[in-house]
Amino acid sequence: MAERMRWARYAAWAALAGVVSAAVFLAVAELAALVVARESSPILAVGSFVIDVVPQPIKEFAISTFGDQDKLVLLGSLGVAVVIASAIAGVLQLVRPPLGVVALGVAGALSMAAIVTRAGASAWAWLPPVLGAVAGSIVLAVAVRRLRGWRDGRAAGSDSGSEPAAPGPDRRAFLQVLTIAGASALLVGVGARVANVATTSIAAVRRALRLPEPRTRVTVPDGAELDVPGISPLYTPNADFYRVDTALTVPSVDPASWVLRIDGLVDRTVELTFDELVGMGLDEYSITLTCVSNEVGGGLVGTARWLGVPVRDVLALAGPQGDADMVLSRSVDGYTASTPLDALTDAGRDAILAVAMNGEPLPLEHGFPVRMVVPGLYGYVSATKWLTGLTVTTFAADEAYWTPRGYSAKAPIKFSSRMDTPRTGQPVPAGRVPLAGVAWAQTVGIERVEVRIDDEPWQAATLSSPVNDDTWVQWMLEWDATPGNHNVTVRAVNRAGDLQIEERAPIAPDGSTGWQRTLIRVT
Ligand SMILES: Nc1nc2c(c(=O)[nH]1)N[C@H]1C(S)=C(S)[C@@H](COP(=O)(O)O)O[C@H]1N2
Ligand SMILES: [Mo]
Repeated sequence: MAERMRWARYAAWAALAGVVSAAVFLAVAELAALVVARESSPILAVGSFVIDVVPQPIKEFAISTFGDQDKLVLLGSLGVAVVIASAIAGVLQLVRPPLGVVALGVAGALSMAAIVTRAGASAWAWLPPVLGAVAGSIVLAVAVRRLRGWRDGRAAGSDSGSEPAAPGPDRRAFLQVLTIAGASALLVGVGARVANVATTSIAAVRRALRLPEPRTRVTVPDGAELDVPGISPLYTPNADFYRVDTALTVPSVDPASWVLRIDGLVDRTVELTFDELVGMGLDEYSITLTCVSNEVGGGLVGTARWLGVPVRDVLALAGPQGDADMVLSRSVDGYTASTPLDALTDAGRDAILAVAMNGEPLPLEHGFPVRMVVPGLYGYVSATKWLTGLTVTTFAADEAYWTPRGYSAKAPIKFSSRMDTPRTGQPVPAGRVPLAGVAWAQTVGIERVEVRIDDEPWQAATLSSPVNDDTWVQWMLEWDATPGNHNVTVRAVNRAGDLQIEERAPIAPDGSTGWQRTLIRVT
C-alpha cells in the first residue's frame, strides 16, 4: 500500500516534469521563431493544420456551437491535449527511459511537419520546433534523472520507508530544475509570443506602411455622383466591398519580405521586391471589379480607386516571348488565375498590380500587399490577391484554379445593369419615386440605361458623368408611381452599341446574363 502511494507520488512529480519540459519546448520554439521565422509557432501551426484537415461538417458544427469563439476553443483543447500528452511523456521517462524523450522528439517532428508544410513557410521555419524539442528533451532527461536519484536514494537509504532527516541532493536538484525551467519557460514563452504578435501582426505592418505619392490621380468629373438615397456610391467603401476568395484564413504577407517572381516563357526570370515595384511609380486608376458569381441584380461588384503599376511594365522587365498567350498569376495561398497575355500588355487597357484601394494600402482581405486588377475580366481570371508570381505561359500548357472546377479559362465581363433602389419588399408611397442604380461595361463604357415599367415603352434614364470606361455609371429615373404592384425592368446599351443580353444565363461557366426585373409595391 505504502509502496503504491510512493509510486504515485513520484509519478506525479514525473508528470509535472513532463509538463514543464513541454513548456520549455514551446518557449524555446517561440523565442527562436521570433528570431528566425516568425510564422513557426508550433501551437499556432498545429492549430492551423487541425483547421485544414478537419472535415467540413465538423467545422460547421464547431462554428454553430462556439460561434466566433471556435478558434479559442480549438487552442484551449490543444493546450489541454499538450498538458495530458506531456504528463504521460514525463511518467514514461520515469518508468521506461528514454521513452519520454522519444515522445518529445516525436512531438517536435510532428509540429515541424505542420510548420514547414504551411503555405509561405520560410527557409528557417524548421529550426524553432527542433530547438524547442532539443531543449525540452534536455530538461526532461535531467529532471527525471534527478527524480530517480531522489527515489532510489530514499529507497536505499531508508529501510523503513520513512522520511529521511534531511532532503537529499537529488531531491533539491530536481525541484530546482523544475522551478527554474518552469518559471523561465513561462516568462520567455509568453514574452516571445506577445512580442511576435505585437511586431508582426500584418495589420500593424499595414498601418505603418507609407506608400509613395502617386504621380497622377483620377479626375472625378462634376456630376459623377447622383444624389439619390439608396443608390450605390460611386466608390464602394472598402468595408462594404464584396469579398470572394478560397482563403480560409486571410494570408499574412509582409511587404518587407514580399517578392514577385516573373518566370516562364520570358527572356529572363525577374524577382521584384515591394520597394522596387512601388519605385516604378504609382498612378491612380478607377476600375470596377466584378465577380463571375454575380447573379443578375447581385452585389458581387464594386468600384475603387486603385494605386498601382501597369502589369505590362512589370512583364516587360522579364521580356515575354512570342509563343506565350497567357499569364498564370499565383497567390501566396496557391490560388491561380489565367489571364490572356494581351489583356495585360495592350497599351489601351489599364491592367495593374495594385497596392492601394480607396486611399489606403490594400485591406488584408483584399490582397495586401499586392493584387492584380484587370478592367473587363471577371475577378477569378484576373484579380489575384496576395500575388506572388506571374508565369508567362500558354492556355494549352497551364490551367488555373477554377478551370478544372467548371469555369471557363477565359472570361470577359458581360456588361450589365442593376437597380439599387427601391428594392423588392420595400413598399413605396405613390407619387414621385426615384428609380436608381448602376451599370458597367468595363473597357467599353455605358452608352445608355433604359427602364421599363410593366409593359410601357422603354424610357432612357439619366446617367452620371462617367469617370472612365472602366468605371460603372450611376443611373436614375423619376417615376410617377401609381398604387399597385409594378414590374420594373432595367437594361443597358454599351458604347459599342450592343444591347445587354436579355436571355437568362447562370453564373457558370462564364458569368450570368439577363435583365433585372424587380417587383415594386406602391401603396
Ligand atoms: N488569392 C486569391 N485571389 C483571388 C481569389 C481567390 O480565391 N484567391 N478570388 C478571385 C475572385 S473570384 C474575385 S471575384 C476577386 C474578388 O476580389 P475582392 O475579394 O477583393 O472583391 O478576387 C480574385 N482573387
Ligand atoms: Mo469571382
